[in-house]
Amino acid sequence: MSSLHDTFTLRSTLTSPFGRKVRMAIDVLGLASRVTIVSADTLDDNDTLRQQNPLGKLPCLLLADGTVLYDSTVIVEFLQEVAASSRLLPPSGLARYKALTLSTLADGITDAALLMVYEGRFRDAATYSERWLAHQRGKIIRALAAFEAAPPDPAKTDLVAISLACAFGYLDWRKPMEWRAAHPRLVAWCEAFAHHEPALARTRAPEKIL
Ligand SMILES: N[C@@H](CCC(=O)N[C@@H](CS)C(=O)NCC(=O)O)C(=O)O
Repeated sequence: MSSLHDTFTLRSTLTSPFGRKVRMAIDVLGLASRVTIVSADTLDDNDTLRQQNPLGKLPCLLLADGTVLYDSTVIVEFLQEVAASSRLLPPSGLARYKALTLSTLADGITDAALLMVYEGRFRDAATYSERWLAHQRGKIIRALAAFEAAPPDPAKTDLVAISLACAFGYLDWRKPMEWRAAHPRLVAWCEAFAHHEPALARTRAPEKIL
């Protein structure tokens, strides 16, 4: 375990939804003064990101001893231990694995949304695969239906709420599909959670970047 007094470097952009998940955790856990954010370009062959994480994905967390941690959930778990907290994820028991599963479901919304956006980034419009886009859209629709049937408590900030809020932030920003009309309980959850958790507004990317 890294020293409790270490400082850390987070490789992330300010627009990455998974980076925002970690930035929210840093804020909520009171670790902001110990983490420096260094931007990374996932499309740049020469960016050191690909040496730090061979998958070339962000976020990743660099420790003082040279250790590199990813992905976002692993980083949040580590930071929670650094902060000697169990606020974001129960330390053990079935409650922990239920929370991890729900946060994976929320992350799956973001993963599918990213793949839909990447379709537009990596292909010309003429070669978009409508079948592939529909496949990803189906994942988002089913995951949203599951959360709409049982929204989390909006007065609780934990890993599930953070992951879900970051998924909605990305859907609202990149708009791979409209989601609000069919999910009134989730829209209400978003408003209530934004009111409850100021870290959500604090981790929004600056207007000039968006
Ligand atoms: N499971 C990963 C997903 C990370 C991810 O997909 N990050 C995106 C940016 S938000 C990325 O690096 N994309 C570049 C790529 O896939 O090459 C996590 O939770 O950190």
